[in-house]
Amino acid sequence: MAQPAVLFFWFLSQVAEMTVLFRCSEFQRLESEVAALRKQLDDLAVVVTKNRDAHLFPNGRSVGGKLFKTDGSQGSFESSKATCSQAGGQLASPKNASENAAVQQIIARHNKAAYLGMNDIQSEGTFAYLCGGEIGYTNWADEEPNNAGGKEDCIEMYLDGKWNDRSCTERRLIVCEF
Ligand SMILES: [Ca+2]
Ligand SMILES: [Ca+2]
Repeated sequence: MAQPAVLFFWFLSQVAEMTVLFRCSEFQRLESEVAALRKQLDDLAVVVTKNRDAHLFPNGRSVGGKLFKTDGSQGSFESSKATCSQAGGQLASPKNASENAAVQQIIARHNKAAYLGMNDIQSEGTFAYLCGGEIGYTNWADEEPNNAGGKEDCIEMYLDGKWNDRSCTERRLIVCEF
């Protein structure tokens, strides 16, 4: 007859084995659930991207994490800034060549120049972003910025994507970024 101690250790080993089996099956169940969720997320990402592209067609562009869009209206720098702010965004402020190209494509389609958010209203000659901070990326046209007449404190983007400092009171296509 087996000793009680032997029986006890045999019982413990059985419990340990069952625990391992249970953990394995639980792990496999979780793994398949994660795989199913991952597939659902991938499917959802495709739907979101399609919706975004459809929503942006033909008056917007998506680049990186930013969306640029116009409603086709025009305004001065101040009214453009207010329009974008009311929409929950801000006046387009491209920070690299890809973003600049996205804005350029929108204005080329509408055949109208647009104000950008950056300006040197606060400090002549030092262009800054709307939220502050001196600009990094620039795409000035030849001979610009020239502060012509001593009163060019805003930036307009030409149809070719180049920048010109310009008076803030012209009417330009309103392009916002979100
Ligand atoms: Ca200026
Ligand atoms: Ca100029």
